[in-house]
Amino acid sequence: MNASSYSLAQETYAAYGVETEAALQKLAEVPLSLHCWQGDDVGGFENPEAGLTGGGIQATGNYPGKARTLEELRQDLAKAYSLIPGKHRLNLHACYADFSGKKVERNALEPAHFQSWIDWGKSQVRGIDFNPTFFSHPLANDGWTLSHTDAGVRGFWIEHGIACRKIGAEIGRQFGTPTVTNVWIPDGSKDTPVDRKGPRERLEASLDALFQEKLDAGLHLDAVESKLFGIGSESYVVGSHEFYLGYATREQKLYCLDAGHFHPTESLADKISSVLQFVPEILLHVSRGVRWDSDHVVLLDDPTKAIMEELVRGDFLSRTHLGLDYFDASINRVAAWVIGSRSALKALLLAFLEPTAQLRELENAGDATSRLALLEESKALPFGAVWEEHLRRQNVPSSKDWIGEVKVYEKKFLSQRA
Ligand code: RNT
Ligand code: ZN
Repeated sequence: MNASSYSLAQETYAAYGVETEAALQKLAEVPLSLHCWQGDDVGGFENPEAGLTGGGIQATGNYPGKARTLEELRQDLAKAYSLIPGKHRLNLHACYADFSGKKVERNALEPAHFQSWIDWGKSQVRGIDFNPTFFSHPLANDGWTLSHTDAGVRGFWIEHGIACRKIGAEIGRQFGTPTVTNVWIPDGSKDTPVDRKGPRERLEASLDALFQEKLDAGLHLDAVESKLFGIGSESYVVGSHEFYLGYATREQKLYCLDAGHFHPTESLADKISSVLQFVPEILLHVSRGVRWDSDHVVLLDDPTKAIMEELVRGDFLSRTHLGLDYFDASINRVAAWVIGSRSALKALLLAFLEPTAQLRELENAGDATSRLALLEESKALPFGAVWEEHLRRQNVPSSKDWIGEVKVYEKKFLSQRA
């Protein structure tokens, strides 16, 4: 791909009324929040031997090279960022605290435990997002946290949530961009419960307590994430779509839509305009569901393209926080970050390159035939040349070259980790 392929593409798009330069400018401005947990299979470093336990989520595979320490995870993340065009964000979980030898319980976590991430992040990312960790912990092992029947257990997790909001706000202050702190809990049951109401009432009360303190929206934003089912919570999930949509609407919190958390035939893209009619902003966990699993590497597939099209067509990007959420331990983990990020960005570029104005005119004129024809024909426009130009301008390796860099990195570092 060379500069002249780009100029040809530019001309072709111009004939459809699309300015590739404007598309490239917009693309460079959109941050993705990269999920740190892809680098170590959601293990965290509180208890590295134990790794991910409970929570109804699982990273399968044993590809060599998983990060075993904070330093290794940061090194791997830096490698991934260097191969992804644009400047992005980092998404941290509370179980990635830096204790510097003095471990504290999760309800006693403080901003200081994340200061080394903030310091490191200053040269790498635009900002950091955060998540309390309601799994991989003895008080979560029975599958219940904020909706637990035991008030003591609920209290512990409420305190953890409060601690995490304070950490989020301090991170936001130091970066000058708000941290989105996302609450996701695993609570639910394997078999049909008799009482579906009680746990939801307790969850509502726990969330009210957790969110009691008002935080400056310039520093910190709260999000709540729903789910349809998990491993071991097949029959009932307390924090369902209806539950959190209601809660987020009433409290005017961000609602987190995870692409793997709905029935396989439901479209996440279709939910965006409805949800944003009633909540101020959304968080997206861009992911890929495959049968029971919701956590495969993001691809340039139809559901991902539909999400990005919707964000651009509806002018929703300024009210949307884009995060990735998947964990694949069966392939090179740095490559997993890069593939998912590049795919999400390609989908976004495609959306910016859509001849939307023309499509809208046809739609408004009631010409569904021409709308369908143009939608189909625009799929074959030379988008690849524009993407390559983006990679070139952002100083990252081309589509064909980046994997070679990952292989070198794997040989030099990942394969040395026993
Ligand atoms: C789980 C949720 C949640 C987690 C992360 C690790 O089903 O998607 O977002 O993946 O908190
Ligand atoms: Zn998620």
